[in-house]
Amino acid sequence: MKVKKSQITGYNERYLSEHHEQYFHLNIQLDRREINADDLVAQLQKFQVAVPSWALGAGGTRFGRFSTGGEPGNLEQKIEDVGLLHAITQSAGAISLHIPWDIPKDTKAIKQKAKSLGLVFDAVNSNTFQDQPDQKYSYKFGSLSHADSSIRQQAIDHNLEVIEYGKALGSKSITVWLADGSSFPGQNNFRRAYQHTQAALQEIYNGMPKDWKMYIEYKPYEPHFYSMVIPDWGTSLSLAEACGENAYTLVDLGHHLPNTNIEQIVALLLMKGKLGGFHFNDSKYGDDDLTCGSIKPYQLFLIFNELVEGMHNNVNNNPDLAWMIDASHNLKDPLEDLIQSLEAIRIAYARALLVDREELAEAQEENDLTRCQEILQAAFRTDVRPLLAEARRLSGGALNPIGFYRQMAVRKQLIKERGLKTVATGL
Ligand SMILES: [Mn+2]
Repeated sequence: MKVKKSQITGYNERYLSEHHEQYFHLNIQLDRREINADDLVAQLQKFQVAVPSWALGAGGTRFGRFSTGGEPGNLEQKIEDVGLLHAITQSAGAISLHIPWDIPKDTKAIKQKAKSLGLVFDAVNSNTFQDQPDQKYSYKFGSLSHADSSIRQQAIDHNLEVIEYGKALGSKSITVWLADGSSFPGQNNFRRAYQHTQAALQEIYNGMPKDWKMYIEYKPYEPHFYSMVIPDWGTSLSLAEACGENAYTLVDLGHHLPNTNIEQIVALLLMKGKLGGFHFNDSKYGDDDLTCGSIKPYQLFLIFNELVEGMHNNVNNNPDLAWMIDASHNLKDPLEDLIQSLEAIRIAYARALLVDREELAEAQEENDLTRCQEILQAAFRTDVRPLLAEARRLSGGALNPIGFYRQMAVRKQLIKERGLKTVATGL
């Protein structure tokens, strides 16, 4: 399914006067705070978030999976879905592929298709957390950290192969998330597991083109319940440092223990020039993979507050960050869920841009805690949605993406095209 520009313009026309009125009022408010709304809109227009190829179908839990209907059955259809999201929201201009779930068969055609929809290829993701039918050794007891060197080599070779797929598509980075760990005390030698992992990551790093980046993701538990080889940002950072200047830590919001101060981690990684990117999602208990901003919108804002602050005072030349949604949709229509996530991420970003940094620094110097909180919450409590709508309108997107999606009955259309009992590849 493709959305025509004229359909979006037609939809917008009906809501245009209401939008102009809201944008005008916000402008007055921001003017009083000496903030230029048009500058914010321009920054929002540039802000693009990648969509992973595995987020376009219904995920599941270990107890079951319920299809949404009309799920993409192949890579081409997944790209079409991201194209659709991008056309409506003008903020999802990249797709991140997971190998081997989405091996491009005809690279040229795939590249062409993405280009025609205004999409680029973000990081490629390797997978050594599952066994594939044709592989020689099993990853049941680890991959890059495995005690057996032939199993480590197989996992290294897989990562190098993923880089080759990425090169063919024009991707510039690889994300490594390692499921290695142990579920029982005594099962692993922590030090040896780390050393094997470091040596393996170095080999993969050395196999990357010079202009590529490696993102090392961490996670405190799951699939293992006693230890993970890369459980936290400190371990990831030390491995990134051991690999070289193009290796970075990747923060997945769901990969923290409850109540971890993620914004502090973000601030320190930025300060070190070692923050590579983000996987957005939301959670209440663990790696719940829920819609961004559905549970803890204030935390998301505080994280963006540190990101904006760090990017403004970029002392260690931290590179531009890779933004990606990494969530799983069990109950909602995946495309609606992604639209909501994109919106929540951009709301948090826009609010962070509103924070008066000079005033905050001054209040911090004076230990005026009340004022510090007032400054942050004044930004957080501002309804920035008219800014997002204006950014979308100027870029050719829908004023209200969910409204447009529903009015076009996109899911119904996709079910008609692809069938009701479709299952997208992925988890
Ligand atoms: Mn992730």
